[in-house]
Amino acid sequence: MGGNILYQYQGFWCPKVSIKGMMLFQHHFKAQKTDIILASIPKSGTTWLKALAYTVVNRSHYSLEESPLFTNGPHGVVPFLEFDFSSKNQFQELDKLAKSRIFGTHSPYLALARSVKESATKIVYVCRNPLDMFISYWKFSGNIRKENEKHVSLEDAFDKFCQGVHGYGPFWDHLLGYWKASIETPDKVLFLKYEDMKKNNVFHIKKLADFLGFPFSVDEEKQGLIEEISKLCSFESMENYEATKSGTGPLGIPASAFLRKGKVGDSLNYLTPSMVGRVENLIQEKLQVSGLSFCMSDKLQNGA
Ligand code: PAP
Repeated sequence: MGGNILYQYQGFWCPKVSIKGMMLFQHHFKAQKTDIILASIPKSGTTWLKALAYTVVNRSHYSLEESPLFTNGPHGVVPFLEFDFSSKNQFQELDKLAKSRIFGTHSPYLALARSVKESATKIVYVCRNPLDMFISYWKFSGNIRKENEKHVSLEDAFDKFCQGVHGYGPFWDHLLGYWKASIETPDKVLFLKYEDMKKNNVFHIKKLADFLGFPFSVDEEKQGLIEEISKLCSFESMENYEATKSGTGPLGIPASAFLRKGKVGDSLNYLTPSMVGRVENLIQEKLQVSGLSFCMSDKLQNGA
């Protein structure tokens, strides 16, 4: 997609732009027990989760009115482990950061640096209905491509997606890696779904805060702080941040490209019923046994 070359690496398709960063992360990142890793396959709600987790964890350092999110944006305050560091030294420098460091990653669970899995580092994984995730990715790659780059057709991109050939795919292996880890070690890995977060955001912010060890006090709840955080990090608020309107995100990509529509079910405006059926079958085949499921076409249509 977007002329991006993919490498088959440790069983998944790693985009060329992040293969070096991925290896540096695996070899030189030293996780600390107070670290927080926000993991996802691209276009599943990473930007949103970064904003929420950063705000929850840092709420005693900054008032919501003065949030660094306004000027630096979620990708500025929570760097990606594969994109934002390009040398061993930069990883070593991270050791000097204060505790409760927060990082983002698109790495599959099996490819995480060993220290992340072996330490008490917390991992929050966000996933999304694969249909919406695919369309979000396809639209994004079309929007950020250079003028002289051709955009892959929807049909070709979709066919590859169903074969698992897309950034950090196959998506089913990505999902299953974190899903299994969340079942085996629920205190270490929290598994969230974009659609659930949309439906009941306040509940999920509370859950996130409890999981990360930054629970809300009774007073904070009474004052409506959770609702305020939900509003601060909503799509409608974030698209108006100065950082979104004029800033850049990872790899110098305009920050505005990371907020497109923020809706559940948008994929149904682009995919034919047979395409939807193909993904539904794939999900059944690959995920059913695990117990992991998604609201599919009929419910997506209603924004469920
Ligand atoms: P990334 O993996 O490249 O960082 P990521 O943030 O995971 O991207 O996904 C982008 C999607 O999240 C976009 O979805 P769409 O294309 O279907 O619109 C984007 O609009 C959506 N998104 C970004 N911020 C928010 C938010 N605050 N609330 C809800 N959705 C959001």
